[in-house]
Parts: sequence; structure tokens; C-alpha cells
Amino acid sequence: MKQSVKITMVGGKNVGKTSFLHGMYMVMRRGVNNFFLHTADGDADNRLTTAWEALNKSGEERKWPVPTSDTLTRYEFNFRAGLNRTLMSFEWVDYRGGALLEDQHTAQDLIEQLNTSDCLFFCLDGSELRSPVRDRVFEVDNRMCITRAKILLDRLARRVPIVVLITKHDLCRHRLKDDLMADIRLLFDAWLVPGQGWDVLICPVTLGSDLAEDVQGGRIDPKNLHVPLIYAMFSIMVEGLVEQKRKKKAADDAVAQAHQKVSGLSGGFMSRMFKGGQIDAANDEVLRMQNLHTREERELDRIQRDVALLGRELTNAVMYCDGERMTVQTPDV
Ligand SMILES: Nc1nc2c(ncn2[C@@H]2O[C@H](COP(=O)(O)OP(=O)(O)OP(=O)(O)O)[C@@H](O)[C@H]2O)c(=O)[nH]1
Ligand SMILES: [Mg+2]
Repeated sequence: MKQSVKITMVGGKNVGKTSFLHGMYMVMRRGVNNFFLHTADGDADNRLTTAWEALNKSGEERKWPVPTSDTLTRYEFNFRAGLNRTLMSFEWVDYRGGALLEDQHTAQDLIEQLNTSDCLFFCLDGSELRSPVRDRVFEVDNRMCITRAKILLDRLARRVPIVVLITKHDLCRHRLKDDLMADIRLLFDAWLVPGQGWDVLICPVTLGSDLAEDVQGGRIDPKNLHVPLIYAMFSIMVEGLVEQKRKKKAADDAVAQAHQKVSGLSGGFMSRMFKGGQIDAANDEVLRMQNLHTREERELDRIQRDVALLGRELTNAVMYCDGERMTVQTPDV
């Protein structure tokens, strides 16, 4: 299974990408149900922590992130089960808002970036969903760069899981869930229809429900910030699980073949006399294959267990797998 992956976050300007990252880091740094997010880079940890402290002040003292001005900001994180066991290391790339709209040169950079990503976060500003989008689809689409993102993603060499992050959900929390979902379908139809092969999580997040009324004074009280990352890790590990099942099957076959070779060689007394060396070598091969088999079986077991643990965190998540609504079935672990 991949041990090191890349997650890229894109969206329009000012939609709340950096604030989400800061909040997600702080929530997961403390840990959610024994999953943790840490960075080995002390400076990055300092920057993220300081930014979070500034955001947690109230009134004029509250400082929201400054708009991301570089083309992109990168972080290296370790996603852990328990404090010591790293499940996956990943690079997080926060793209400057509006990069989706820009010239060919930036677009080429972005395509290369997306092509090497294992999961994509697309941010939709919840303020756009304050009222039904039906009569404003083209404006919202343009402002949020939705069609642009769809075109870029369609050009990619492979399908990767997508998180549609509804940031600032506090601004549209007054609307019924079904009505919001109808708007999402209208905007993101291309990723939600069967036959296109996209796996999608739709996830509303907010840094605080009171922020809708007062963005400087409202209480910082993050909701759902860990769910998108858990989904990303879950999806990437499910892919790893399929690969590991294939490896385990290959190891099963190799053990069976090695056994066959031994029994082919050790027919009667005469063949045991003349083929003693070959029989020993074949027996060694059986042992080697059995050891390999044990390793692959243990690894499969480990991934299955981790996938089940991650899946438990997604039981309420709105997920689509190639256009079909999906729920996680979690066996006991
Ligand atoms: N109501 C509300 N406002 C938020 C929330 N998160 C962020 N904001 C507001 O959105 C603004 C922009 O947030 P950023 O995180 O800087 O957005 P961004 O997408 O990184 O912006 P660029 O880097 O300029 O593309 C902040 O200054 C806040 O005013 C939220 O959860 N609720
Ligand atoms: Mg930013």
C-alpha cells in the first residue's frame, strides 16, 4: 500500500480553504477517536498553532488567515492511529484561490499537480447556498470555478476520490438538508452520475455555527472538520486493500505451486534417491513462499482492521461511489 500520498485543495478565492486547513489540523492534532494528525516540521506546527490562536480571539483581535498569495502552500503531515503508529504520510497542497481560473501556464502547473494527487478537495463557499441556486447556477458556477474544475479533472489520467467541501456551512444551515443536496446535485452533476467513475464525499464544515451572525465575535466551535480527511485516508486505504488482496492471492498461488513441485519430485523411492537435491530446494521454496504468504496475510489483516476503524467515523457521511449513494458497512474490529 502507498505509504506517502498527496492531497490537493482547490476552490475559488476567499471560500475558506486556509481556515479549514488550520481548523482541521488543530482538531486532528488533539485527536479524534484515536486518530491524529501531526507534522514533523516544527516551524509548520508553530505557524499553524499561532494562526489558530489568533483565530480563537474575539472581536478586533480575532485574525482570520491572510489571503493565500503564493501559488501554493505545502505541508507534510503524518496521519496516525494512536500516537505512535503512522498509517500514512501525506503532502497537503493549499492552492491559491482563483488559480483554477488563470492562464495556461498556471493551468499546466495545476494539471501536473492534480495528476500526482491521490485525493482532491474542492471547496464550495456555503454563503453561495444561503438561498436556492436554481436561478443563479451560472453565476455560482463561475464564481466558484466549478465547470473549470470539472474540465481539469476530466483530463486527468486517473480518477481520484473527491471531497466537495461546503465551507462556512453556518451561512446556509437554515436550509433543509434535502434542499441543499438538490443544489449540490445541480452544481456537481458531472461527479455524481453513474458511469463516470468518481468517488465523492459531500461534507459541510464550519468553524462555528455562530459565525453566520458575527464572524469576528461568534464562538469558534468547529464542526465536521475531521471527516473529510478520514474519508481521504479511508478511500486511499480501500484502494490499498484491493491491491493487498491481489498480493495475498498471488502468495496463495505461489504456495500451492511450490507444494505441487515437491509432490511432483518426490514420487517413489528411486526418485527420492536421485532427486534429493532438487527436493530439498523445492522444500526450501515452499518455506519461503509460506513466509511470504504469512507476511501478505498479516498486512491484509492490518489494512482491513484500519479500514474498518476509519469506516466507523464515516457512518453518517454522504458518499457516492460512481453515482450510487454509499454507506459504510463496518464489521466489528
Ligand atoms: N461564517 C464563516 N466564515 C468563515 C468561515 N471560515 C472562514 N470564513 C471567512 O472566510 C474568509 C476567507 O477565509 P480563508 O480561509 O482565508 O479563505 P481562502 O479560500 O483560503 O482564501 P484565499 O487564500 O484568498 O483563496 C475568512 O477571512 C473569514 O471571514 C466559517 O466557517 N464560517
Ligand atoms: Mg487561503
